[in-house]
Amino acid sequence: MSMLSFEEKYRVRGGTLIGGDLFDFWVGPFYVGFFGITSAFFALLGTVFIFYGIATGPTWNIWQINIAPPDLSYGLGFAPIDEGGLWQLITICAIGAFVSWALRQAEISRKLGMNYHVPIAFGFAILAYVSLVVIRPVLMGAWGHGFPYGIMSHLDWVSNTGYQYLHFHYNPAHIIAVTFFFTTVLALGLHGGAILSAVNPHQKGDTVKTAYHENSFFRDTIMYSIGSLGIHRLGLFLALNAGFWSAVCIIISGPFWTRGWPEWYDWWLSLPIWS
Ligand code: UQ2
Repeated sequence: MSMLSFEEKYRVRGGTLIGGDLFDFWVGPFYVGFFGITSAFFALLGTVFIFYGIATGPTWNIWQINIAPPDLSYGLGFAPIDEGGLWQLITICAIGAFVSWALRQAEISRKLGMNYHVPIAFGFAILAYVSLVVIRPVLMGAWGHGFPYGIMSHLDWVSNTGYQYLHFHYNPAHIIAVTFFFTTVLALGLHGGAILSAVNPHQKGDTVKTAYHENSFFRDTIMYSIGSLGIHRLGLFLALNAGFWSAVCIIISGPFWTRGWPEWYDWWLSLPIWS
């Protein structure tokens, strides 16, 4: 079926969260909507701020470009534009664009009579970003705790923040997050492999295989198949948990635990049963 023939059928009026039918239209293949306007607005404005920061900065070297948050001394106040204020504006635009995009996904889901799994999933990714640049900085009392916008500079920030807690890999929530990331990769690798191996013929002329083949493959190899719906439930569960525990692991570092993460395990030695 050509794309445009079914798009016509599913392009229905209504389902908007705000503005009624004011922005309820399409431009080419794109649904606009109120949140399409706000998405474009924040994305473009944020990009302008980034290029202003680059143009007034010391380098055009893509690896060295850096837009830093304010000094810790500015606390939770606004900083001058060239002293981290630009980072604050870019952060506002980024969150405005991400949240607008999630709400646009929600409006499109409503139009199509679908549930909200996609915008909720994207919401977990937004949470992971917001935990770094808003939640943790606010809990620690300064925007300066946010990470800098730059390729090398944000890597340096991650490294320095990690060493601040002696060995960040001992952070229990970090361990859980990493485990979910790896398991997500395992599940998507298995699923992508399963689907393509069933669809792509061995030899020219072979027929496409069925869900029975996919089930049989996993029952033959590990005596268990989670099923074609189940693998997608598992995938979403794993991916959402990866984002969620990432947010938890950075929010607890500083606001709720200030020592080295290896020390956290001393709770085991402090159990009364040893005395
Ligand atoms: C499966 C199935 C699919 C799949 C995959 C499996 C027919 C096409 C990949 C196998 C997945 C299992 C057994 C779960 C593995 C558990 C973890 C935690 C990775 O059974 O059904 O549908 O794509």
